Amino acid sequence: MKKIILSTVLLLSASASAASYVTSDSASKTATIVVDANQGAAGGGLNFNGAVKGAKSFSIPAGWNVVMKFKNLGQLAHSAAVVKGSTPPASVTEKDAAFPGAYTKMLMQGLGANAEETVKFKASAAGSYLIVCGVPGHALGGQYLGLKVVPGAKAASYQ
Ligand SMILES: [Cu+2]
Repeated sequence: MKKIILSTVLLLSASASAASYVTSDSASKTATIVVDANQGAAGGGLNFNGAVKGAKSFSIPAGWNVVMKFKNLGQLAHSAAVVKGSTPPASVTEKDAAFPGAYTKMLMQGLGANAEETVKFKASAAGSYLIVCGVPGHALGGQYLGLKVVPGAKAASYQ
């Protein structure tokens, strides 16, 4: 009996943490997404939300507002920017952002341990994008998530 209860608790906490990476507010057409850099050791720390090489992806309804909550859980500096396409770029500057404002400050230097920044942008054009770390070498090292902007979608998701 104890074992059954314990595994139920573990399942509940696992699904709760997955759901917490994205919330949708259809009334205000706003998706709030969480992008935690260096969550655990995957990719030698070059990960977002514990995922490497686009293994996880956000889906955002086209035309919605996005609130991207970035936090650096590691010791190395990290950053985040939304860029167009499905292949991580060798280098990233503010000019490469797919949408106005879709990047954290000090994109190439990165933000230090425990730094947090919330940025807002509008997912104004449908297509395939990546959320990449702008610190040189990090995106090519696997530190990126997928982000799809989908026409007609009713809610944002993360999987
Ligand atoms: Cu990084």
